[in-house]
Amino acid sequence: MIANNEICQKSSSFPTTKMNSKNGWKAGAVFLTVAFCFGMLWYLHVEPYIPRPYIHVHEICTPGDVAAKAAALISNYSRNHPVFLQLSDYFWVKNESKYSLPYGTKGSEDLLMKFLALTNQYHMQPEIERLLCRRCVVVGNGHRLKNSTLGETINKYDVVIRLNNAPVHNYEKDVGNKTTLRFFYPESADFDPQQDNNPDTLLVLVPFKPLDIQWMKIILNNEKRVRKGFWKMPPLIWEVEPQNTRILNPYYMEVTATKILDSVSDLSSKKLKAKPTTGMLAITFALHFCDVVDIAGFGYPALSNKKEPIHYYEKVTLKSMAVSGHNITLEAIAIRNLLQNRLIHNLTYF
Ligand SMILES: *[C@@H]1O[C@H](CO)[C@@H](O)[C@H](O)[C@H]1NC(C)=O
Ligand SMILES: *[C@@H]1O[C@H](CO)[C@@H](O)[C@H](O)[C@H]1NC(C)=O
Ligand SMILES: *[C@@H]1O[C@H](CO)[C@@H](O)[C@H](O)[C@H]1NC(C)=O
Ligand SMILES: *[C@@H]1O[C@H](CO)[C@@H](O)[C@H](O)[C@H]1NC(C)=O
Ligand SMILES: *[C@@H]1O[C@H](CO)[C@@H](O)[C@H](O)[C@H]1NC(C)=O
Ligand SMILES: CC(=O)N[C@H]1CO[C@H](CO)[C@@H](O)[C@@H]1O
Repeated sequence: MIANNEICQKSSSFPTTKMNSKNGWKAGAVFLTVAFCFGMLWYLHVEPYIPRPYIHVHEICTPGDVAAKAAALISNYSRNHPVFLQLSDYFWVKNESKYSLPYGTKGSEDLLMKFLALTNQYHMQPEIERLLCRRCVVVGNGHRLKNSTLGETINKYDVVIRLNNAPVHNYEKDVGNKTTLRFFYPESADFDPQQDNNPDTLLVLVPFKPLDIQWMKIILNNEKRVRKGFWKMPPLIWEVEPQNTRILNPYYMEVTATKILDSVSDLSSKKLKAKPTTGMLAITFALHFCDVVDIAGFGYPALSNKKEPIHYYEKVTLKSMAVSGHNITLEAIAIRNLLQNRLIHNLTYF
């Protein structure tokens, strides 16, 4: 249908003036094309001029493209920080961190040491690491993914980042079935690690509080469960292999809060006040790891729209975001800013 519309738009801009008998056949052809197009549009019930979702995969990957643009926009931009926390950062010499969780590791060093000794793996998938150019898509959980048929497009990226409990099973057509990284925290871990991921998916814990690291440690070690201190009950049974789990370097959370969000905020003295969402964090991470950063399924319904679900897989509405401690207005501005500066591109209309 999209292809049809494109043909139609091209044909109708075909010069139709200065017709003489010699190119009368051309005029006839144009007339027939236009008539055919309008007929098709009428037949298919498509509106010819409404804005349509943008479907496009970056086939071309230019190494360093995002890095150069990000360096111009983000002060002290650096790609030299390790993506995941590693034992060597805490074993002999403890890394000095300015902030405590979620923006740094201050005060969580001993817990981290115990956890990281357990997983013993701190690297990205080798086939991703060795790519000369990394095309990434961050798949948001937005309701606009419903019926988007973007699944095949999403699967084509080198790195597919999913968020929280976003299901894949039964939604393949709209969201694809490839998951390279899944960012989550305990309260958002109510997904089936086997069914909604691939065998090589890395489950990347985003620690908001020390208890989040402890929860992972308890699960992996099968220790006595802790039920207090969570704002929502996390799973008590969760089948994952320790070697498939990682902890995201809180550096990206700090950059999201102090650079990405702060630069568009009108509340100058409220640094680090609004906790970034996992989605915003994942975009920041991608800006530091990828050479192409596309996003899909980002954006919430209008604030006045109390009925529309916010996710493609559940009926939760905007009301639930009111108490979340996130500032989604601010994040929308930040994402628009990144789109306008062409650091990221949207697969779904934002
Ligand atoms: C950038 O890094 C320098 C040196 O580490 C530091 O003094 C400065 O405050 C940083 N600027 C920002 C905006 O983070
Ligand atoms: C730990 O310190 C090393 C050396 O200063 C640094 O390269 C690394 O980025 C730090 N790691 C984290 C997680 O901050
Ligand atoms: C998706 O498609 C189904 C079946 O055609 C339809 O019932 C539903 O309303 C659509 N949902 C959205 C959000 O477009
Ligand atoms: C995704 O689904 C297709 C078709 O069912 C299958 O061939 C492919 O192996 C799946 N990919 C992954 C990563 O699970
Ligand atoms: C969210 O950010 C916007 C834009 O900076 C600001 O005007 C608004 O007051 C913030 N809301 C909250 C609850 O902090
Ligand atoms: C093609 C398309 O729809 N692109 C949109 C992506 O988002 C930006 C920012 O909202 C829009 O300006 C583009 O039109």
